[in-house]
Amino acid sequence: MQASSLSAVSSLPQAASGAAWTLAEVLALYEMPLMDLVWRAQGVHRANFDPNAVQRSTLLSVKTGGCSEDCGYCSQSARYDTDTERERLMPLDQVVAAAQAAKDKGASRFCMGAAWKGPKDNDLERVLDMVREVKALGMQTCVTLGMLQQGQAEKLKEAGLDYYNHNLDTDKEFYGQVIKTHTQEDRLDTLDQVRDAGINVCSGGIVGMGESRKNRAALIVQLANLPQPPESVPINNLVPIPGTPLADNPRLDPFEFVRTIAAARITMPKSWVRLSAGRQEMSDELQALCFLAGANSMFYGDFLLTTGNPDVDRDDALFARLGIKAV
Ligand code: SAM
Ligand code: DTB
Ligand code: SF4
Repeated sequence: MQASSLSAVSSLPQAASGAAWTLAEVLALYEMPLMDLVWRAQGVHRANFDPNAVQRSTLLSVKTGGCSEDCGYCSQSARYDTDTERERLMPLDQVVAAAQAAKDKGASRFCMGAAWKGPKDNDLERVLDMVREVKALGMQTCVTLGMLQQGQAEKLKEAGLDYYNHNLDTDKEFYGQVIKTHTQEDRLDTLDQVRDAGINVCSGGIVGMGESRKNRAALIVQLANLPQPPESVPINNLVPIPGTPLADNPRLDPFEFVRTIAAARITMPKSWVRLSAGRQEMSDELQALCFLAGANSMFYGDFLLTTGNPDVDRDDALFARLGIKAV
C-alpha cells in the first residue's frame, strides 16, 4: 500500500464513528507497518492535543509492602521475598513535604500509592487528610489504594480527589495467570464506583508479562470500550523484580511497546496516554518515539513506587532537547 498521504492512512483500520472497537480492528492496528501506525497515531494526537506538551505526575508510595494480594509482577506482595521493606502509612507532614518538593520541581499532579488490597475505613481517613492538604498546595491529586468499598469513592471525591488510579493491568483471558487473589471483574467494579463518584479515572495496564499480542490488543479494546474511556491511560512496561515469578521474564520488543502506545492513542483519542513504568531502561530516542506515537504524560521524579525512574535532570534535559513543554 502507498501510505504517503493522510487519506491513504485514514482508510486504515478504525472503529466506525462512535462504535465500539473490535479485537480484529485493534489487532489490525498492531499489524500495520510501524511507520504507518506511528504516523496515524500522531495524526490522531495532533487533532486532539498539543503535540509538544507532556503532563507530569510525581508518585509517592505512602504505604509500602506487605500487601495481601498475589500479583506476580509486584515487589510489594507479602507472598514474595523481594528487596522491598514493609513500611507503615507515612505521616501526613512527610507526604505534604514530598508533594511541595514535587510541585517545586514542576509536577502538576501528585499521586499517592498504597500497597493495599483496599483501604480500611480508618486508613482512608488518613488518606483523605493527605488529599486535602496536597490539593491545598494547588496540585492535582491522585491516589491508588486498591479496591474500594461502597461509599469510599464519595469520601475521596469530597476530600478533593481529582484522579483514582486502578489498572485493568492485562487481558481478562491472561489475568489469572499473573494475579491469583482477585479477578479483573473486581477491578471493573472499583472503576464503576470511581466513575459514579465523579472522579477522573486513571486505568491502563502492564505489558511484557508474557502475554501475547492478542492479549495486549484485547486490553486496549477493553479500556477503549468502557462506558467512558479513562481520562488517563498508563502503559507500564514490566519492571522485573527479583523474587517475583516474573523476575526472569523475557523483555518485550521495545517496538511492541511503541505499538501499544499508538493503539491506545488511536482508540482513546481524548485520553492522556501515560508512558509509565519501565522508562528508566528506555533510551531517550525510544521515549521520543513513544511521544511521537501519542504518549503525552509520564511519571516525573527519581522514584516510581519502589523502583527507580529517570532522574529529573535527565528528564528536564530530554524535554529541552525535544522542545517539549511540561503541563
Ligand atoms: N495496590 C494498588 C493496586 O494494585 O491498584 C495500588 C498500587 S499498584 C503497585 C499500582 C500499579 O502499579 C499496578 O496496577 C501495576 O499496573 C503497576 N505495577 C506494579 N508493579 C509493577 C512492575 N513491577 N512493573 C510495572 N508496573 C507495575
Ligand atoms: C501506574 O500505572 N504505574 C505506577 C502508578 N500507576 C501507581 C506504578 C508503577 C510501579 C512500578 C514498580 C514499582 O516502582 O514498584
Ligand atoms: Fe498489592 Fe497492588 Fe502490588 Fe497487587 S499490585 S500486590 S494489590 S500493591
